[in-house]
Amino acid sequence: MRVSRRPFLGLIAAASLSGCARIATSLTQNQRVHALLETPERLNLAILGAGQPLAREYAEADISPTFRHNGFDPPASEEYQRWLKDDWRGFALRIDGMVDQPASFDMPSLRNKFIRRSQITRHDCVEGWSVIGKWSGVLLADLLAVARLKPLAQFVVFHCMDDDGTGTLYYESLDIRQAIHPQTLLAYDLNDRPVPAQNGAPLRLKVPTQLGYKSAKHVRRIEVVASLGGSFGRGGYWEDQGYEWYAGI
Ligand SMILES: Nc1nc2c(c(=O)[nH]1)N[C@H]1C(S)=C(S)[C@@H](COP(=O)(O)O)O[C@H]1N2
Ligand SMILES: [Mo]
Repeated sequence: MRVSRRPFLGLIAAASLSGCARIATSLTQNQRVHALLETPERLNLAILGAGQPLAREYAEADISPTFRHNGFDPPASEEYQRWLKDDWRGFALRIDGMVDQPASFDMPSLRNKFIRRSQITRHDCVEGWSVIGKWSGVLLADLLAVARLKPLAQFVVFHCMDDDGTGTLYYESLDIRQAIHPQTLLAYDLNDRPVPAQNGAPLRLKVPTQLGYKSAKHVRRIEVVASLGGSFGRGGYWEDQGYEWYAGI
């Protein structure tokens, strides 16, 4: 099967890895891109991402006048408050675990070195409300392509900075297939403005194909792992309280 599909693999890989191509070129590491395009594992990643059903996208006119917020309060730590006031100077997103290239990215590099992707999608909370917003940011697949998943990587865990008031931090997880879905976005803008603190500044996941609780706010670290369980409980804060890990809509 894989062999007979090969003629168009390259095209799809080239399209979905273009964000990576841009950052790699800016680092004058063309070799890395070529390696990505030529490695069967990377091509399979692109194919998995490209073949999935898409969430509906809306028009600008459909955007809700106010995007409500829900969940824990934004992080109260001095560090977070300082970053918020200081335009995120000193803040960096960490990506590590089962990747070949663990890395940290500050906000300017996420904004400037990766292709900006936008989507107008609906957010559905299990509590029974929905809002439509325009999200812009980095496609998670582009970030994972730069970090380069190791062969046994199976899940991506999102570590957040906010807690439930008792010190238990919010976290979430996706499997690799969901993580590289072409609409799974690490968003830095909401409706063309930096994501407000209440909606998850400076970076929040937007997974429009799944219920709201999968869209982790205030993401600080992305950890790629081989399995959930153990210290990852059932794969998310709400999952640990009994919600389903799979929240597809
Ligand atoms: N870090 C973090 N992410 C979170 C939550 C939270 O409390 N903390 N709440 C979740 C839930 S249940 C919903 S509905 C959405 C709410 O996103 P919003 O505040 O931007 O509307 O964020 C999700 N992600
Ligand atoms: Mo929610």
